Amino acid sequence: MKKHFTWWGAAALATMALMAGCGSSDSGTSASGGGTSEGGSGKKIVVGFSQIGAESNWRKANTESIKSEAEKRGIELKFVDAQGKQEKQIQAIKNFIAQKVDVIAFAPVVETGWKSVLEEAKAAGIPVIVSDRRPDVPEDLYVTFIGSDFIEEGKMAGDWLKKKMNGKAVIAELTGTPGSAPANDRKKGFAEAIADSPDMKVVFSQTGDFQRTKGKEVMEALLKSPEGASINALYAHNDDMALGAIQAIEEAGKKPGKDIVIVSIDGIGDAFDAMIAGKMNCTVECNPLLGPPLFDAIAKALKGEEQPKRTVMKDGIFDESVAKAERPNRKY
Ligand code: GZL
Repeated sequence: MKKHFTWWGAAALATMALMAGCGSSDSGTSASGGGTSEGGSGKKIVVGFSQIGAESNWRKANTESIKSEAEKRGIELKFVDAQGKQEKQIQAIKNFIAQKVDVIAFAPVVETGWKSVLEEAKAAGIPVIVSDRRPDVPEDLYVTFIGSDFIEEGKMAGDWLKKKMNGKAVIAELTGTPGSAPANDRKKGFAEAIADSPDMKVVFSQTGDFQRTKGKEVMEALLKSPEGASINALYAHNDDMALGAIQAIEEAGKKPGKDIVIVSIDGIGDAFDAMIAGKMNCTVECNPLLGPPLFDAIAKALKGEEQPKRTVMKDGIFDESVAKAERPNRKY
């Protein structure tokens, strides 16, 4: 970490020297806020952010949080939406390096394939902050990670379902983007939670890629198949897929939330509305409002301040018994 800190310290000193000598530059690809820059010298800090896409309401809330926080702090944000493609994220990071941004931040769509481009960022002396999902790379390639504990989220979902079903369920699982940290870890955590209950059986598991439309398609096909008849519980890795599945369950003439008990993850407003309508039973929160802690970490990185390798967001769990009371408090 000492080596790591020294290295970032050099980057921070270089940045401060830059800020002292330069006028303001505003060549961002997206609006940069008013107000004072982080350095207070008039030159805006430039941050390159590579976002996964706009696949779910969670992601849209995450993007809004990041853009509004940059605006609030007077930071020039070069924001690039990769439409779910890793190669577009890698290209965006390479472009940020070529543009000599002050900091690079990104949410890696999948866990693998990032080592080479992050080594390029390190060689260029540009600090990297990881948001939302962790990449499978040596920790010295990024300053810090900010996001949720997906294994814990899966465990919370499994523990709740086990209790709700009195330890006996025939479960369908809608998984997230193949190879992504949330899909891998939410599967792992859920499986760990039900491992002590042999009558909690996952008999079907297929990806809906975190998308509402795909969640509906997968559930439609399942309910038309012979194994669909026995399903009495659904575990979805995110609310959008659960909400798509709810439509399919209703179109198949079954009652979501009753014939098929539904637990998912994210905690978006639509999930609370579905619980209030009696069509869904539980959602595990996954806080998407990462803008404030992300830009705090960016400010620390630029000052060369020590910071933890991992900042885990606090996530709650909300079921049908509290949905109505909690709904007005939801921020996304
Ligand atoms: C979780 C995030 C996931 C959400 C989905 O932190 O990466 O991606 O659960 C989103 O809704 O698409």
